[in-house]
Amino acid sequence: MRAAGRSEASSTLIGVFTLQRSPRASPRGHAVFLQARWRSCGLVGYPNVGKSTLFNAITQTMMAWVLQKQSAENYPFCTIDPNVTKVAVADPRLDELARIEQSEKTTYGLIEVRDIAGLIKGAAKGAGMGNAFLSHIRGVSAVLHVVRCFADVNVTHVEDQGSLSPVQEYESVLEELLIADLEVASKRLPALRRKAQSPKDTEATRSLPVFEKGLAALEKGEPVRSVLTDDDRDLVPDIPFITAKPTLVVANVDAESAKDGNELSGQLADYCGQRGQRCTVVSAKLEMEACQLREGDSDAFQREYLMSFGLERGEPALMRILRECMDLMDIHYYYTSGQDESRAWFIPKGAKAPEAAAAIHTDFDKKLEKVECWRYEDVMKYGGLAECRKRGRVSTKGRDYVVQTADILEFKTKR
Ligand SMILES: Nc1nc2c(ncn2[C@@H]2O[C@H](COP(=O)(O)OP(=O)(O)OP(=O)(O)O)[C@@H](O)[C@H]2O)c(=O)[nH]1
Ligand SMILES: [Mg+2]
Repeated sequence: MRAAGRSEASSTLIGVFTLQRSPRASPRGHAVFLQARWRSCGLVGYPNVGKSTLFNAITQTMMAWVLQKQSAENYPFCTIDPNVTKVAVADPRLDELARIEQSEKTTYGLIEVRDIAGLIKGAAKGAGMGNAFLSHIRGVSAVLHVVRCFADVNVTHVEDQGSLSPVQEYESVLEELLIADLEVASKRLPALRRKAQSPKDTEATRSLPVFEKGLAALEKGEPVRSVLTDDDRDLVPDIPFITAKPTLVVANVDAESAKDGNELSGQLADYCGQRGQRCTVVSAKLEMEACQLREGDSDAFQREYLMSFGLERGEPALMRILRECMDLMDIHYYYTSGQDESRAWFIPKGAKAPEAAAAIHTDFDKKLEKVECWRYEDVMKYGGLAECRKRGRVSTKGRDYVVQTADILEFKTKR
């Protein structure tokens, strides 16, 4: 059985799945359909730091990017509400694969982005959006913590404009999150400690040390993520602390500083670097302006504009940010490809073949027997899946196979 492509579509689970979800073909005869599974990133930070500007730039840039390749009728998703959007992750390798296999449709991986309202001091105690803010942030898998690194007297800063300090701003927001987490810890830990005393409750016994470790970090004023190991996360994948979420600090700078950052973003980067915290520079305003320069299908002006600010190849920084989000969430992708469709599937890094199969259909993992695997480089080198097969460049792997980034897979199930 084939996962996608020119298989006996109607006789396979995947075929049915694909057929049911197929959009109408576009006038260009090449439909796009973005996969329905996603993870979400939330934009968090003080008010007026550029979260919504970044959110809108991401939405519009990625939408324009998809529309450049496909027609609008095939892009029916996108904004669920004004503050939540699902964006396609640009993937030139998938485009190339679809071209070589002459696929009728290309399906990109999706990430959900949430624009969360600005947080103010006292949020953890219910001030401002308070609890609503916290419940929104609890619902995301990763956090983009936006920090203002642009000085603009026309845009009010929530603290004193004269003494714009990104480090202080970052710490103030973090403090609110730490307080919210301490509250969660004070509710959860006593019960967990009681349960862990019972030798029968192995789950509590296993997870207690991870919670205790988290609490110790919080009491020192440190985010839980700074102490958790991969093993801890495996033991308690849904640990309920906000500061346990993987986080990228985004220094939002003026257009002129988009390439190398400025003094303020430098301070923030040093601070983050000392703490092993990822930090990146973007100019939300520049990205937004550049996006508005597109003319129909052409992104020539946009690229030229971004290049004039020193951005390499004129690539919107947002593409990089989305890739960083994927990294943050520890996900990568494999492909399925055929005449019907070339498609990217997001899976956790380290996932084995059955888990990868389950991304397509939940039942699929149990029935999986083996998987045929093409290396992307081979497909490019020899000019397609069929050519690779002729040359013996397809390997058969078992259920234990750990899927590698950009593998092209064909799942075989038990009859
Ligand atoms: N000069 C300058 N202004 C910016 C930049 N990014 C955002 N702004 C402006 O800052 C103001 C606030 O931006 P928003 O994106 O609405 O801020 P926000 O973080 O969503 O604010 P809240 O929704 O209130 O929490 C807007 O007027 C933006 O145009 C930037 O890089 N440079
Ligand atoms: Mg906003």
